[in-house]
Amino acid sequence: MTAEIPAEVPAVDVSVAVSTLAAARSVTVLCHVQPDADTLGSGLALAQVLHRRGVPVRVSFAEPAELPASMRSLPGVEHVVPAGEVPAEVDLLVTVDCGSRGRLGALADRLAGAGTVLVLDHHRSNTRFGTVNVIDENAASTTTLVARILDAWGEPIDRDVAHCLYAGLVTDTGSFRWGGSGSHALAERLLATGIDGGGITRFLMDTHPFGWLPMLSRVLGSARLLPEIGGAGLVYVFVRREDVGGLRSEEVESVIDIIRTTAEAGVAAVFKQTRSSSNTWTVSLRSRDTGIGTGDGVDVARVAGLLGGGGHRYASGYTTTGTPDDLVAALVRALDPVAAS
Ligand SMILES: [Mn+2]
Repeated sequence: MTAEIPAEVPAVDVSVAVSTLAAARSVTVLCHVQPDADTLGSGLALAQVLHRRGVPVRVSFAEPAELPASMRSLPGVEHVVPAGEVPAEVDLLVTVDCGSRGRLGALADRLAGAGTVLVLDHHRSNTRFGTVNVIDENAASTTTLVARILDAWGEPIDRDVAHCLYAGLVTDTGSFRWGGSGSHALAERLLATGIDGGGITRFLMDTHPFGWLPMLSRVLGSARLLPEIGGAGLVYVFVRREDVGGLRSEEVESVIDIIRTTAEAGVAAVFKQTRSSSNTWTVSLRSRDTGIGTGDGVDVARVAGLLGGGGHRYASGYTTTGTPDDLVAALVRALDPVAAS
């Protein structure tokens, strides 16, 4: 180790997660609503290992009703059951990549009927709603935390488990754009099992139907830049239902990755109209440092927290209601209480 490499942050103790999982007679794993590859990859990796050990396991999420198309090739999907098939009372309930009980959607009521609730997560804003909470906010993904748990448990990471862990790692690090040196070391291990890393990434992150292009054209054309907000500049767009048409959530979720590249803005926001109510919006926030290694980006986990959501320092979200003007005004107030007063 050379002096330039910062001392490693002490790792969170995962032994309590291992003992909880090892003692379970049956396990229900819950992923967050609108599941991404990190929550599903974590859930399906755990499911495969538990199944291998002969422990009955099911994986579920509240919505949407169907598994997102880009996730259907993940190994272990046979363990996914519809939300309605999750009983009111379960033995061990494990939540993966959920920062708060609200992220479970309609399945949050299953927490009350669980013998034990094990919360596995890496969101800084995690509310520690379990009976056992193993939260590592320095982990690049929840699948990174799951990999550490499997190592401590002595459970081998085979090719199918590696596929799931890699899916969460590559998406949560933005194809290794962020995340520390540990994420590359884990990627190396997972790739060494023989998984097709390029194919997994392309299918999860770089594959969209043709209709994505005209949708982007409409949405990006409405982008607005408020250069003086929050001392950093705010860029935002609205994604309305009529913009989305029949496209998937994958296409909608991709918009923030374009918006956040705006040089003049330290904070980027995408306001997404929900399908259930035209007055309800889910909002994605991203922030960026002013330079390389400056570490001065706006803490958008705190901003989202002020608006009822949560997340990570540089990536967060919340759900809100109101007119488009209301939404922008509320975000501006949360970003810059001084400027707005
Ligand atoms: Mn995650």
